Amino acid sequence: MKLVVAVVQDQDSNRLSSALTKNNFRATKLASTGGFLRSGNTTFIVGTEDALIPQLLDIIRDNCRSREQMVSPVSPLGGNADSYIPYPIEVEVGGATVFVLPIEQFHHF
Ligand code: 2BA
Repeated sequence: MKLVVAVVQDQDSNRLSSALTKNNFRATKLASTGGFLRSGNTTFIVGTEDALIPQLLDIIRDNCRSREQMVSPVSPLGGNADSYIPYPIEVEVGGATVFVLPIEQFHHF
């Protein structure tokens, strides 16, 4: 059995949630915040059998899009200004960042 942790953009979370339910995957959605953009994203945790991992990854891939997002760097108050970029930069935020972990034990009481 595996635990899949998927960080996705908020805009994709309802569509992904519906697709997971439709395909009989049990999932938990957590409100999360990206460390770089410091804006909201959604983290799904899904426990499932090893054999279903390819299907689960397909569903995540099909329901999450990558997008360009503008970031305004914060000025370095009292810090080193040498590497400071004084204008917004564009970053591509991925469709989904996915971790697949082994599960040692699973209990459902
Ligand atoms: P954020 O940390 O807010 O990152 C948003 C996007 O900013 C990233 O998209 C990436 O394109 C860019 N980015 C992040 N760190 C950067 C840096 N040091 N320099 C330049 N650009 C940077 P994604 O890579 O698709 O990541 C989307 C979200 O997935 C991340 O939001 C974070 O919440 C999560 N994530 C990504 N990699 C992770 C990891 N190794 N561990 C835990 N969470 C991760």
